Amino acid sequence: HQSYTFPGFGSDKYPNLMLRGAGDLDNWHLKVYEGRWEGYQGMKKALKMEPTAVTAEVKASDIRGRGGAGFRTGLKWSFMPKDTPERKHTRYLVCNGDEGEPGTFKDRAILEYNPHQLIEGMIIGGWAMQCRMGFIYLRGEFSWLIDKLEAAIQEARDAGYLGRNILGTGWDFDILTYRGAGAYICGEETALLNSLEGRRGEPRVKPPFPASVGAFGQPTTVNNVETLAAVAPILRMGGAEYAKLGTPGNTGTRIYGVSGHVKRPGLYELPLGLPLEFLMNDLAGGSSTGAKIKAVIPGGSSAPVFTAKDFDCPLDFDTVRARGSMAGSGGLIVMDERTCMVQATLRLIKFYAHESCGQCTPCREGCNWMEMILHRLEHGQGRPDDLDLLASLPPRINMRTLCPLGDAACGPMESMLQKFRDEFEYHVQHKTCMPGTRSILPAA
Ligand code: L3W
Ligand code: SF4
Repeated sequence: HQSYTFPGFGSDKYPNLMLRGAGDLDNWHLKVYEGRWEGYQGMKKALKMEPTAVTAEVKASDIRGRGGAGFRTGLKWSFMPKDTPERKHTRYLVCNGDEGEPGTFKDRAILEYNPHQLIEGMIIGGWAMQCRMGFIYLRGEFSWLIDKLEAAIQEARDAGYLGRNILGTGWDFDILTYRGAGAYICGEETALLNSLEGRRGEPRVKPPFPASVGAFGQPTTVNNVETLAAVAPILRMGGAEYAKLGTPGNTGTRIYGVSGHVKRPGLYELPLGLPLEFLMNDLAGGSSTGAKIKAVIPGGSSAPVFTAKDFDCPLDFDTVRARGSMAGSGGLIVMDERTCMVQATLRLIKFYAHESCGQCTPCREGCNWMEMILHRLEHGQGRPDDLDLLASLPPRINMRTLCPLGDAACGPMESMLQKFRDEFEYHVQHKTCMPGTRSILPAA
């Protein structure tokens, strides 16, 4: 789990708000967080404010969710119902730490090296929405960090930051951790809530959104780890100041994970809106193989692929979308020109076919069909009409399912087929990879 690097990139120009101290095995302690990183100053400020004013501060920061959808966090918080004389709500805040998106490995760094920043963000969010309890839902494979995270939560309890009557406010709030059992779909917020309740991890129909009917039937906000960790610096520095980082409408910094054929794969925290090629070439060192970079998936495996003409794309939610892809969870998957795109597509689709929960026929059957066709293309058994058959599947899946997993499988597949059709055709005609490309994985 420590095979990725922290290049320590951070300066006045590009401040690190979240990766501070990452890589330092003692950084998780409360005394380090408070002594070195102005820890819990944001919380202390927030607890002196009206809860609605805290949400207003997060709105002023204009931060957008870092889990994938880029939904505005302040707006999401404001959806939580207020108490009325007729009805008092039990509200929950749930942190989505089920980081399972291929190419995405940022949340684990916060959880492992900076857990107090997440805890502080959750206390601030809990106060703003007047929640009774916070849950951190962790992907099951994060077993190596759970003890440290639990110890950090206990440190916060011992300091009076969690528990009853927090810092004399009369408000009670605590955080519980919960481990998933290895299903990607439990990163989808309603499947996560089912799993948290001890049910099968299957997405629910939305609406109702979790803000109305969430955990245990109560109003719930689900936020990604990185989003909640960003709330602490937002309160400390003020929403307006935070909004100066990045670009209007795409504010703040985010942690990009860069993997694949680059010299320095790792995590890089940068303001939104810097060009993809700056991150890939200047920071991550460019191609590690000497071969040119052919393609980059810019936002976790669910995003359509970019080719060289889009490497100048500013990495913000809106521009990446306008160019036909998704900034998603900030994971860049870099492929050099020798990568066989048929095999790369098969590898992606195998993942989605395996992880489909099976509730919706278009996703369950469609992902399996895509995998079957790609499998025969890759293994020299492609048929002349296979490419048209493959292209005919996404319109039958997109927007016809309960959750975004079906669409997430179609986006990269369609873009691979459109942009690298020559490689797919070569596989049909010659039963092998196009010259100059090679399969990078063992035959499955
Ligand atoms: C109340 C309304 N709440 C929207 C809330 C909603 C949710 C958030 C965004 O998908 C994407 C997906 C993956 N009243 C509301 C409302 N909300 N309208 O806003 O909702 P939505 O539906 O736009 O997105 P989502 O279901 O959260 C997430 C992509 O992320 N993705 C996935 C990454 C997975 C990980 C991981 O490792 N676990 O990061 C990557 O790009 O494809 O498009 O909270 O309740 N009217
Ligand atoms: Fe399950 Fe796929 Fe339907 Fe999502 S789209 S609910 S993963 S079958």
